[in-house]
Amino acid sequence: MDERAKPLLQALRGNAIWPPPIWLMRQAGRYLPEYRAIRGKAGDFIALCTTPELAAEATLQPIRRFGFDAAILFSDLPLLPWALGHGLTYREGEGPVMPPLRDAKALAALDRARVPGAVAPIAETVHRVRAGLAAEGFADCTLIGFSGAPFTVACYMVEGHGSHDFAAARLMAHGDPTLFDQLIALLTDATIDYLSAQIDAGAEVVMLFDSWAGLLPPRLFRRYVVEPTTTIVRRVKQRYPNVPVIGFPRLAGAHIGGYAVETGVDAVGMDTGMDVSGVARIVPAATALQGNLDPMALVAGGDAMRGEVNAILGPMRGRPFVFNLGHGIVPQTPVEHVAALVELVRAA
Ligand code: 1CP
Repeated sequence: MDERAKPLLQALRGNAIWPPPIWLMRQAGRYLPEYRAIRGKAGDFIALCTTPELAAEATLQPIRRFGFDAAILFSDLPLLPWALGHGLTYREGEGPVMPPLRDAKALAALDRARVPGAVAPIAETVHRVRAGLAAEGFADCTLIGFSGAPFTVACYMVEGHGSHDFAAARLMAHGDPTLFDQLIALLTDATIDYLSAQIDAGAEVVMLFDSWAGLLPPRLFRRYVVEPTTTIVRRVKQRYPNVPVIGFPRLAGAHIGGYAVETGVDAVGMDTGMDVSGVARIVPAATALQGNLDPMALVAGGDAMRGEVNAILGPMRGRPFVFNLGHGIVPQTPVEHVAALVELVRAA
């Protein structure tokens, strides 16, 4: 099939194709028995992300099972700080843990020059996935590369671990803006390097996860979410004019309209709380929308899920749209509910 005919690429280029393409955030992961098997084999989560054979396998597993329209590189958001030389570990059953970055000395220890070498195994995974998709006959499946957006990556680095409010990171943004500006500037440059390495290796679309964007007040949202994202989109598009960029400013609420217009992203991801009709009114019609089924509706399945799916699909018909969740799939998700969801969307 002609590359331009891939459903995801069509939607991201502003075409209202129907039924819409579908993929799910965190579609590779612990809800899949075949993922748990290779996770056990790799031992350490960082080893899983940086062993191309295993990471490519994890990326392909959900495609084989469900035939999604996109594969997303199996990696993780803190691999960028790790590539910059920041410490990173994963505790069993938990998220990432890092040394909290709180001063200029810790910032000075980060080294952007390390990034291309450190991410070479991740780029190799991208290369293998593209080859695997072709070899296994998934001709219309698009490969998405990704990075955490600078603000969200900074949240984890400053805090040192996951949090619901990232108080230390927000305090630094208000209380030591010079240091926070420098961290965001470094992460902006490093993100461009990282995404470029993925695109050079075969990523056809890139996505910026700004999972904690909505924690900021308006002026800081502009400075630490909109401005770095605008820079990244501009520089990626200078180098790769045909590679669409998806931005996911989670929890951004009414800021999503300004984010869509100003950053120049090709698509915006809507989180679970967003009213899709309201978003459609404030985002330009040529910008694709992506989202936003509640991951818990997918766990529930049945009529509850069907009702939520229809409430999303109805208002999205006639728009460039990509069906997805409003946040990542959770480990307790029944595999058969995912298959049922794909059928529902395909029958739209
Ligand atoms: O135990 C395990 O096997 C690890 C679980 C796991 C997995 C499968 C983590 C730990 N990360 C991932 C993969 C992952 N993470 C992908 C792979 C591609 C996919 O299938 O979608 C992607 C795109 C991510 C991105 C990511 N990691 C985000 C952004 C999206 C989001 O969920 O908001 C964030 C915030 C992370 C950090 C992270 N990594 C892992 C966990 C449990 C967390 C959240 C930690 C926390 O906030 O407490």
